[in-house]
Amino acid sequence: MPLTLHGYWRSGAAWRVRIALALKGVGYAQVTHDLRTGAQKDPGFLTRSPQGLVPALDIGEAVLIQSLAILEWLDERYPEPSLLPTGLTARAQVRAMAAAIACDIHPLNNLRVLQSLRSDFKADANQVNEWIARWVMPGFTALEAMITRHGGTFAFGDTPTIADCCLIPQVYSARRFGVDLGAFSRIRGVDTHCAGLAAFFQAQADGQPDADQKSIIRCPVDLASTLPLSTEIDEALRR
Ligand SMILES: N[C@@H](CCC(=O)N[C@@H](CS)C(=O)NCC(=O)O)C(=O)O
Repeated sequence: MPLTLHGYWRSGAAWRVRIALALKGVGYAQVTHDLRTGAQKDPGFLTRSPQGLVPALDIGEAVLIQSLAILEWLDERYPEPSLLPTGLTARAQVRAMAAAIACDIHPLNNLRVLQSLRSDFKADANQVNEWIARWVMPGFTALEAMITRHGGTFAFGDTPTIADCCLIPQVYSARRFGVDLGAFSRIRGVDTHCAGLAAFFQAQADGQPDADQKSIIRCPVDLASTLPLSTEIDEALRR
């Protein structure tokens, strides 16, 4: 059974998985859930992803959630090219870089947190941007030090790892919200290097089929008839 990635073009967490799939050359179908309309909370999707978050990777026998767990599953299921270095210590260092982004930066600027700032605390656009920078800056300062210590052309050494899968979408997000990346030359260097590589290019947000208001997707028709998709996608597929 082919893999199906439930995601959204601008989801940084789904983007991590797209990069890993592209690096490994694994084909997959995509189903988009428009986070702006709350499609990720549709009952049909909650049966797959109980947190109501993307990404979720349908592997046939199960639906995997949490991007770091999915990255690790992909790396074990499709060992080549490995997205972790050899060596116990090096592997822990790469996982630490990925976690610094996925666990300590991204959760503070994901959609539901920003929505809560706007609606519960009446934050305006400038305040939301200040909030994002408030947490990206220390996170990127630490990552810059880690890349300076361990990095090469990529965040760790000279081959892509799960750290790069996490870093690239976070750089995009930081730029989108106006965070000044001037102090982070190593991070910018890795980002520039990755931008020139086909796998990273294919996975980028703006090139996804659901980007820019289009609600859909390269989802095979047979999949559309079997999956209880979100209402919006369902309608789009039947058009
Ligand atoms: N820790 C989760 C985070 C997942 C997550 O927050 N996904 C965001 C998109 S990047 C989402 O679905 N947001 C919808 C919402 O907040 O309601 C992971 O790494 O998969």
